[in-house]
Amino acid sequence: MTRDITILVPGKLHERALARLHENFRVVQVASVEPSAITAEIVEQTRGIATSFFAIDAGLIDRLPELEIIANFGVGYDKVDAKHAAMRHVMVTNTPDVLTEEVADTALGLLINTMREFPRAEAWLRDRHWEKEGPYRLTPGTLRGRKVGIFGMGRIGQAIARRIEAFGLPVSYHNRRAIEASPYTYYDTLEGLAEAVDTLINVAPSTPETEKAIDASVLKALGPSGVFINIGRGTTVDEAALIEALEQGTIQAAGLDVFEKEPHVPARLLALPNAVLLPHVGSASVWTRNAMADLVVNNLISWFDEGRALTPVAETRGVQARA
Ligand code: 8YV
Repeated sequence: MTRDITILVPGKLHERALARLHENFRVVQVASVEPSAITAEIVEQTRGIATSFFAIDAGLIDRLPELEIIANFGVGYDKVDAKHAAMRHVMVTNTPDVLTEEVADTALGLLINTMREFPRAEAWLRDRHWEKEGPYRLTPGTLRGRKVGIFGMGRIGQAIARRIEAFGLPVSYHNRRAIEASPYTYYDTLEGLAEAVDTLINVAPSTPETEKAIDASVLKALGPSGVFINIGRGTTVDEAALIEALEQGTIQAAGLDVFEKEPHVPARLLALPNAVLLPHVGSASVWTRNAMADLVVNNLISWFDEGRALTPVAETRGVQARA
């Protein structure tokens, strides 16, 4: 059933999300959200936005008087001005839960690869060094004896903690608040956590409070056997300080799935042998991305058919559907 409702799709969107949007709504795709791309027709008709990559800022929200809902493809919705949306009584939804286990799996894969150098060991084999020169080197890194700290003990943080526990390693965490009845040790500062552990996993969302939170002093506190894993957002890290720390041996190694200015990765980072780098693939399996796509579309259907969003973000939880 195609509803007489226009959904604006800025930039690219997951194929399945787009196909299901076309089955259910009138879809208008735009290559940019520059004021010049937003025609009078779009201004008059847009009641929903489905977005994956583009910033949905206050200016765009203000330009669309009929806008009721912004459905974000991804659990992190830092590109959407949700506070402004809430002020304008516009609902914002994200895609929690469906990607939790996948992202946690990726975090552990990245951690193991960083410690045991499996990507480099495989390159050793493929380049025939094993045959010609013998076994790959014994890795200085190991998970054995490590103490893990998690920055951001939300749903994904907890899924990572469960896996770390199964690996037989102690877990501590830092969050805005301690979690009631949590089995893990809470530190009320990030630096305090970094001092207490030697392996820091960042899952914290990108907010003004977390911007460059992992800085030179946190890395110094982590120490020379320190390992930093980032599966959250690149903006949470002072990337220049991290590169410096890896170059100088202030910390031992890093595994990064996210970067400050994606998809750009600084050449100095690419040159580092003690960094494992992934192109933001935390949730990037067909299975999980399909589930995320369905949740984006189901949020829009539920909003327009039943007046309720399935997964509203915290800022817009109180936003009611228009009568
Ligand atoms: C996706 C993510 O890469 O959910 C998130 O916050 O970062 C990832 O799952 C992203 O949403 C794709 O646009």
